[in-house]
Amino acid sequence: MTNKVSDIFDPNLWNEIPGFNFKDITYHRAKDQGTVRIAINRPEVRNAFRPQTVDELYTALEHARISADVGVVLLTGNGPSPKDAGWAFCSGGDQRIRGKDGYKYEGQDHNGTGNNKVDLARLGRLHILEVQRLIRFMPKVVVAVVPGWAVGGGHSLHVVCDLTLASKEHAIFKQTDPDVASFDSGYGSAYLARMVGQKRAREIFFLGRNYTAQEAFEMGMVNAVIAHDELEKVALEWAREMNSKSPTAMRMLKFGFNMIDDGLVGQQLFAGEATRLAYGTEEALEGRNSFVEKRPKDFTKYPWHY
Ligand code: S0N
Repeated sequence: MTNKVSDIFDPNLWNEIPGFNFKDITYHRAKDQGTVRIAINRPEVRNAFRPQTVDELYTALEHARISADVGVVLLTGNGPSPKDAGWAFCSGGDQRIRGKDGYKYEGQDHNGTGNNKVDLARLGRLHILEVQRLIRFMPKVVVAVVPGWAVGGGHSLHVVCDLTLASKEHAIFKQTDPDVASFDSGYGSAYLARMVGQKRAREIFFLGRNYTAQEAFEMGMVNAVIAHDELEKVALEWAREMNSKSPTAMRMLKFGFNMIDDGLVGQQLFAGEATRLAYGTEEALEGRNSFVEKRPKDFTKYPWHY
């Protein structure tokens, strides 16, 4: 029997994915479709991430990326907080363990002067950006399911996801990066501006105000505002619908949407998929076979399409 990891999580619809020993996240697979649910499980600190959390997010996302029967990832936060019943998607980097060169693993000192328990090579990390890139570059749809606060680096995580679904009653979007002098000048800000416009994005960062799900929807950074109790159910319905589509079409579309903002890396990802498609043609087989069979290549029967 699957444990109920969050108040709006229905254990009847999910199986825990075996083989992992996660402390900071939970990882489930939907019983009836190729959808996984990855949730930060630190509700007592509004699902702030520490290096361990980031490592685990990366591991689960990478597992989802290489699972050929998974098309959609729901990224969320468990809740509510046992302390005060507050809900959160994620409140960004855990500020209690920020050192001079990034965030510290448990057991490391926080001043950046050394440590005595953890491998010195694992200095303070800023690797949430690696998670952002994995979400951005994985050929699957990643949906931010926001049940409460999406703040700081947590706001940036929702920005980098393909879609965002938000709790009508509890979701609040907020950028505190300049308040705590820990800032995302990459996707979290520049790509946000693509989404909501330059003036709005600068307002979000420069003033750090709270925005409701409805306001975020009207700005264009949320796809749907959903009654809190229905949030995960509706997210699963959206996922089911997307999972029924052509996987090739979906990943070509994701990479096509990304390409204009992702420079040569964006082109590389799109081009990689084009190469994969080309490998399936007789024409590509002729190229390979002529080399392997040590004979002259003959492409004359393949048209120059117009
Ligand atoms: C989320 C907020 C607005 C919620 O307010 P609320 O509801 O009044 O609750 P609180 O009482 O404030 O919080 C409840 C408990 O949770 C703890 N807590 C909350 N957030 C954090 C946090 N981020 N780190 C550690 N603890 C947190 C509270 O302390 C409280 O604990 P108790 O009960 O013990 O008192 C509000 O909590 C808030 O504003 N939180 C801080 C948000 C914030 O500033 N986050 C950091 C922003 N910056 C980043 O995330 C870094 C960006 C980033 O990731 C990055 C980008 C580029 C390059 C590298 C990085 C990187 O740093 O990796």
